[in-house]
Amino acid sequence: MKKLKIGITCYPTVGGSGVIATELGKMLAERGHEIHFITSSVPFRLNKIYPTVFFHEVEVNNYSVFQYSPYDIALASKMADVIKDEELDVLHVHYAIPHAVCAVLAREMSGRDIGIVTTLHGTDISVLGQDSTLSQAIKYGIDKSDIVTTVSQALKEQTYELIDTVKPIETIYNFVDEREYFPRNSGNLKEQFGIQEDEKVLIHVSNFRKIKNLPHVVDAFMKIRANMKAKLLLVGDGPEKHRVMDQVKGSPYMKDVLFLGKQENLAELYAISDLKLLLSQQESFGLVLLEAMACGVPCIGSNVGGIPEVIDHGVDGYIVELGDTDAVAEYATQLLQDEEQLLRFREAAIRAVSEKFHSTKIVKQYENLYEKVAERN
Ligand code: GMT
Repeated sequence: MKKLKIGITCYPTVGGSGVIATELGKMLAERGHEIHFITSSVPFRLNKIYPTVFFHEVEVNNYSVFQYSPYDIALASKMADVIKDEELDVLHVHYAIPHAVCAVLAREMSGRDIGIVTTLHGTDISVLGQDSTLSQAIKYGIDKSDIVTTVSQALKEQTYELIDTVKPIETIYNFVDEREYFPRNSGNLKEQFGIQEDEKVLIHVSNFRKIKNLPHVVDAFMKIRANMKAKLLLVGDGPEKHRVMDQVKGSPYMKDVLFLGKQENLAELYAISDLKLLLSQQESFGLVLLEAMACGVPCIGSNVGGIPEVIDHGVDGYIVELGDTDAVAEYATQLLQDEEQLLRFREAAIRAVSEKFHSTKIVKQYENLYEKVAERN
């Protein structure tokens, strides 16, 4: 396969879209491509030196004449420079706005007919697509891209519902780096957290935004805890944290909920976890589900967005109606009390990641798209 020069733009800070963009860049570099990140800071997962990965910083200056900092213009201008200087073959942007719109502007500025691949991750469509001040710009970004992808079938359908576009859209699922997410021995970590050997461990990982529905996670856990000895690990931080802390404080099992804040080595936490809960109001895919499953942790998720495309109900986890915390508690209690079934679910979760979502397969799907758009240059 021809080695390509690929520009990647994403939000480089913590978040599923930034993780996918960065991991994709790293894996493409390992496959011999030259990768140019065009972002406002070094992507947080870019934690190792790769000879063929380059970082081009988008500097946004504040001038007193401007009421707002011109990030979008600075980004488009930087993209145009990199397209020309590095002779890029493809520009892959994550999010329709502002990134796809900036890419289109950059193509125009550079005078080079570079292929643009845009990946929609969710928030740009589900939240911003309903905002009439931005929907025209989202449509423009989608229509002017050469190839558009979504991270689930559900997001593809939602895009067609909310955005007036007939652009063909391909679904390419999220993936994880299997060298980082795999089942491992937990050593004495459980003991270090003060968790008894006979206690089951439930885990939730998110950015504690309202749509992650933390109150339902706590509510479901309290019902499970009433049936059996268990602990809940809440990993992450965000706007809903204090509300959740208040909810936990007033509950009978407050000592069984551990707030761990943001954590880097999630695979180690999954090694002591028996079940994951993701009960979001909206979720285009749920990368955190895949991370848990790769480590052998079955999941219970709400019946929204792409979650049912990730969890195979009754095989490697359960899908419940949004808000039905009784059903979560029932499924969880029954699964956690049946060691044989729990083991079957653990094995099925690992199998699903390696068969349906394996990184090699997913990265190849992106590579095929790049080849297609690069051919015309
Ligand atoms: O979930 C978030 O709040 C972060 C958000 C993002 O834009 O980084 O995640 C979105 O993209 C991920 C990667 O494709 C998906 O796995 C998440 O499901 C999606 N989040 C939502 O749809 C809410």
